[in-house]
Amino acid sequence: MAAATSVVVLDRGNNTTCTINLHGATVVSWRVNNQEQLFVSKQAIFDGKKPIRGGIPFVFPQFGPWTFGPQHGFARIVRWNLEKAPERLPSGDVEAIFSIMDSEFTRSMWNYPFRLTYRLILREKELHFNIGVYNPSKDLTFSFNLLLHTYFKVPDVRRCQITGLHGCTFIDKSRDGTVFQEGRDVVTISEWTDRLYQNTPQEHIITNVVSGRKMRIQKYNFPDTVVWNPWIEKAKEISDFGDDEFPNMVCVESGHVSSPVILLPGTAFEASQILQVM
Ligand code: TA6
Repeated sequence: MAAATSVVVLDRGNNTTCTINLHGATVVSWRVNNQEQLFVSKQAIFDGKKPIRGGIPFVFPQFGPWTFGPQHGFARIVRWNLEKAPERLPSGDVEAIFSIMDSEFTRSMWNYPFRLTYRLILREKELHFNIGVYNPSKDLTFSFNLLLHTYFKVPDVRRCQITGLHGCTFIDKSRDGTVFQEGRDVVTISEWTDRLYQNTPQEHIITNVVSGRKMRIQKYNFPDTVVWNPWIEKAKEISDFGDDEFPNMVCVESGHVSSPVILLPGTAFEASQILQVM
C-alpha cells in the first residue's frame, strides 16, 4: 500500500497548499487560504492501482475508451517520479516537477519511447500547470491525447455558470455522441452532462465555486474543453463515487482530445493551464 502514502505537498504558507499523489501525479488538494478548491469523492480509492476519483487526474495517451488499455490511458494509474522536490522561488511561489517515461508496463499498451514532465507552480491564488511531452525516438512518430480531468468543488452545481463556450460545437456523449452547437452565453448544468467542446477559447470562468467565488481557467495548446457531471443515474453507476455527491462537483477539463497530437521523432509538445481563484 506504499503508493497511498506517496504524496508531495507544496506549501506557500497562509494555508495555501497543493497536494499531489504520486499515483498518477494526481493533484488531490488545492487549498487557497484554507479553502479547498477541488472535489475528491469520499468513496475515492487510494490503492495505487485504480484512478483517483477526484482532484485532477492526468489523461494520457488516450482520452475515453481505449482498445489497447484502460479508459483515459495509463498516466493516471502509474507512479510518477518526483523530478524536482518542492522549492520556494524568489517570488515566494512554490514549484515542483513530476515525470514519467516509457516502461515495460506502458510499452505493453503503447509501444513508444516517451518522456512526460509536469511542472506545478503554486502561487497566491493561482495554480500553474506546465506539461511537456518528448519523443526521444530517432525514427518513430507517435500520436496521443492529453487532458487535465479537473474536478472542481462547488456548493451547488445547479448554480454554476461556465463562460467561453457560446457558439462552440460539441460532441454530446449523453445524446449518443451527436454533434451540436452551443447556443447559450453561459453553460449551466441541470442534468447528466458529458460534452466535448471543440476549438474553445483560451479562457473559461466558472461562477459560484467555493464560497461563491469565481474560478478562471486559462489554457494554452489545449484546444478542447470537456464538461462533465454524472447527475443522479450515472452517479449510481460509478462505484467510487457517492450517489449524493453529484451536486458538489463539476468537471471542466482542458484537453487536446478531439484531434490527436502527432509528435515527430526528436520533437516536443508543450501545453499549459492556469487556474485562478477570483
Ligand atoms: O471526461 C468526461 C468522461 O470522459 C466521462 O465520459 C466519464 O466517463 C468521466 O470522464 C469519468 O471517467 P472515469 O474513467 O474516470 O470513470
